[in-house]
Amino acid sequence: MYLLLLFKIIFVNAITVKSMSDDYVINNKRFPVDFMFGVATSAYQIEGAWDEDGKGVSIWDHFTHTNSSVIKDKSNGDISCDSYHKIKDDVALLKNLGVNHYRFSIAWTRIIPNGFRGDVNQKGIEYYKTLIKELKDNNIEPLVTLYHWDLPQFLQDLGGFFSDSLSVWFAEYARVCFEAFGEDIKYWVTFNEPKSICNNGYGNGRSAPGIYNPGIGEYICIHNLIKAHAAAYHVYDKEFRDKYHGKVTLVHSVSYCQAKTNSSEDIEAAERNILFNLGWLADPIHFGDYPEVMKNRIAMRSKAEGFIKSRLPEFTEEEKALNRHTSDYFAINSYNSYFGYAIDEPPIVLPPSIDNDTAVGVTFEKAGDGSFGMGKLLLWIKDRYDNPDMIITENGLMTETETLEDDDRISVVRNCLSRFRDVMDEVKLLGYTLWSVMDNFEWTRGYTAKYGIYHVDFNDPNRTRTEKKSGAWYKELIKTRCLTDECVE
Ligand code: IFM
Repeated sequence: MYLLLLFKIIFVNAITVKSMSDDYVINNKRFPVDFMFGVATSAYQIEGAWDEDGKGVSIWDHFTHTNSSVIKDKSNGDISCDSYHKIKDDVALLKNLGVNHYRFSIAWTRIIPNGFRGDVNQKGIEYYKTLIKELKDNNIEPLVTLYHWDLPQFLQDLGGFFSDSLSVWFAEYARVCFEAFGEDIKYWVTFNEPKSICNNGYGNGRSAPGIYNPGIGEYICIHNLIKAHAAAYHVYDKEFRDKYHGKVTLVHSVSYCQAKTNSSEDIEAAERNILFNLGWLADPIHFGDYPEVMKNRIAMRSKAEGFIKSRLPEFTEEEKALNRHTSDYFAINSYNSYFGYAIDEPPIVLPPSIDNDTAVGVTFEKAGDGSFGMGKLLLWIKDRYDNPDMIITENGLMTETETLEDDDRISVVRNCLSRFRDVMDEVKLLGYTLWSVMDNFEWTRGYTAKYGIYHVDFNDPNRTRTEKKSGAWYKELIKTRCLTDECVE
């Protein structure tokens, strides 16, 4: 018995699975039994049924219908995976995978078609109630996002994220959702990836609603979004928390930036990059206000560019107090890591840009598959934000082929998970969510980009789903909780 144990310790500990980056060895410690493994989707990307049962028009309906040339294959989400009509099938698929949780989003336009209260669409409420019930009946925890990029077009016409009224609109919508679904939801997300909403939607204009206003638009958009998040958080806190005991936060998207060299200049530059990316959102919802380095640099450059005030809006003291401590867990979408290095101060040119405000050189050189910074990211978050509970709400790999033999996806996901496992004795990581359960509408890439562990046949009216090799691999991982052939406890 003793010999067997000794053999197991030596042998199992010596088992190594090489990752894509040559000298990294995959972690062979088992994930705890209560670690949550899940998959994610979002409403516009999978539901289809864009105008059914009273749904209103969202900015993505409008954008794809009026600007199809900006979508790589000129497609849209009108039908997409048709998940609106496939609750039973999709939940059966999740059940078969064995996931502990499912992250999906609610389409604001299904609940309040024009964005204002007083106009609640019962069919929309019923749809999500049915989905949530089906998940609960199958022991799958719903993790629900209120906003995954699909603003009612009606609200966009009133200014969208540029409007001071955003927080009023959003808090009302959130209240309707908390009221309707709160009893069954433990994990809420207000906004998914604010930086993508604002940089692409209101800065460089590449995504809906397509507003080009770089170096100004993103900052105003994020400013209003933070206030809207805080407003919804306080609605939950005051009216629902005692009854339902859920947790509310917003989802950050971030790639860890590691200093390219050990020089103090590169270290400072890499830190600044993370603060401009993650700190921009995370500092206000934890501490009340933007990072000092952002306030100082944007004010300095705005002045040199001839602006009367900083392009970065200011929070009042009252707003700072409302923003502070509005995150019950830290939700992270991360797909990559890169290296950062110091560069000269960029010239003062118009239009301004967030890149020039940040002033950090970045390179993917020698970055391997980009998983190398995942553990470091969690340690960075732990140090800055007082060791919060964390959930990886998205991670995965994009490919551009129809193949079911997606070994590259397995490799990248395994590497990332291993990096997370490496630091799990030091941080409070509660779960991991793979993007995505199935191929779906990937925004301006249309259906040309694949993230699914299930293939969807978009030429088949039935939208048949077929398990990929990564799906089988993920299923096995959830069962064994082990990234290697054998694991130590
Ligand atoms: O598909 C997107 C998702 O909507 C938000 N996070 C990144 C994913 C992959 O690009």
